[in-house]
Amino acid sequence: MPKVNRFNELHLETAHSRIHGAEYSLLNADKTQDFLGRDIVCFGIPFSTGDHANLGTNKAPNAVRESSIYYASDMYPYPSHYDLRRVADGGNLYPSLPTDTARNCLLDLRNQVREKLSQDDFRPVFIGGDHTLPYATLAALSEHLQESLAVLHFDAHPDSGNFEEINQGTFMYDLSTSGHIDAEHSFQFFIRNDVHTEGEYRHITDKFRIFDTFAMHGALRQDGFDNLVKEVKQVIGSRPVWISFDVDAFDAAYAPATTIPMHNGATSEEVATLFLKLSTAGLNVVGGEVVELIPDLDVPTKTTCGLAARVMRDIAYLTHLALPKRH
Ligand SMILES: [Mn+2]
Repeated sequence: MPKVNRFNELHLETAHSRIHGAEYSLLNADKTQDFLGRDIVCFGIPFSTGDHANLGTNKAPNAVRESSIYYASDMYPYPSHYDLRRVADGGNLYPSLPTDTARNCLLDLRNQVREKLSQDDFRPVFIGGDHTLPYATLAALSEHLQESLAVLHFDAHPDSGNFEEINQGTFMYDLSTSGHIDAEHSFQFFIRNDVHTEGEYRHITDKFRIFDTFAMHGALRQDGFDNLVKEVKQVIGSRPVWISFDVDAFDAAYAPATTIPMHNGATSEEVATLFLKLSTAGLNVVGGEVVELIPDLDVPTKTTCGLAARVMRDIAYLTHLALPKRH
């Protein structure tokens, strides 16, 4: 069992002052546009044009800011803490021409993210928005680092559709084809739709290491994900890793507030255990994102918003572990 870690006093103090002052921010970090000295900068991208149902993923960034007060304020079960003074909330990014096609909006957002990345030496964590977000986020970071990124993709769906128009189910195909994603070193977890899909894009999807939802349940029972995490490390090595987390990876009982809530998904125990084990693997996590959260569909206790805030914290923690140590 993980040890209960000491509360980081600074973190707790900051969270408390925000609870009383009702000033909400991602991970309870400072809201600032000055990224100098920040290790991690979070951004909201309230972009939902790629979502045909358009149920309101654009409201997720501000909802997660509110939930961050309760769900991003301590680091249990991790044994250490990132320094909150080195984290920032860089605000929301919007396409400059919101009525344009999804493709053009995302190219515009990609340029904005690249411009932010060029400002200072930080690693980014995003909250969407729908799952077209990686066309802006992952692609911008890959271009910035001039490397393909190995992806840890948490999702009910493989998102590897090959269509003329991009939508929330196409990024794994398109960004692998364009070289932003390193398909041969990428993993998909908790997939439970279109697992056995045949078609012309099979040659791409065959390269991903797919662990469907039954494989994940079995891996937790067998050894608490030890072998799975060992395989992730063996395959990926020191390559840069991007974490793309669709909240529908969670079972509908845990995360009802998403476009297509699906049963037999991840429990919160499975996701927490997997992140804890991944945190010991020495992966070079360069950033990530949480997508497909629809606050208007959440239960009154804000179950899904809370989980999304917690997963952002987990991604930020793994990213922090991979940073070169500053002295
Ligand atoms: Mn997805």
